[in-house]
Amino acid sequence: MSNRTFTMIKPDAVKAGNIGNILQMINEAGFRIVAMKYLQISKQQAEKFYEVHAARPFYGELTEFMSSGPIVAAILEKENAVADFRKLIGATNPAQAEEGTIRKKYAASVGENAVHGSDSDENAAIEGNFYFSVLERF
Ligand code: FUP
Repeated sequence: MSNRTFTMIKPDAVKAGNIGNILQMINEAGFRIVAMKYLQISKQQAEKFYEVHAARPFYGELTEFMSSGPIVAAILEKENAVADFRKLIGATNPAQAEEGTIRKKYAASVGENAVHGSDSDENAAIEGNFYFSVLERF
């Protein structure tokens, strides 16, 4: 079990002005920020990041959306980080997300769902490496 996960505050939440609110929830849930940046990725970079979903019907829409505006990318640290962060963000579809979760509060739809959270330790490492060099982690 690793103690790190990777997150993105997605373009919908950035546009809605919710970076601060979401970071506060992350902070209050006990996660420490290891690395963080504010940037916009290209369609090609989004396609690379979401390569595992390439065959899915929503791949085009998803990569279009994720490259449509700036995002906040971050590596987070806490005991049991991957599972605890998935709990904090709630279900992929905000309509099914539990009360008090980030997606319940700030996500509008399954496609535009405010935040990303890694689904395994292995993917957390791969996703963190996509955005951050070792010199950018503290
Ligand atoms: P999650 O791990 O909760 O982010 O969800 P998935 O890995 O299943 O999906 C990754 C992203 O694909 C979601 F954040 C949004 C998008 N998606 C859709 O647009 N439609 C779907 O039916 C499922 C996922």
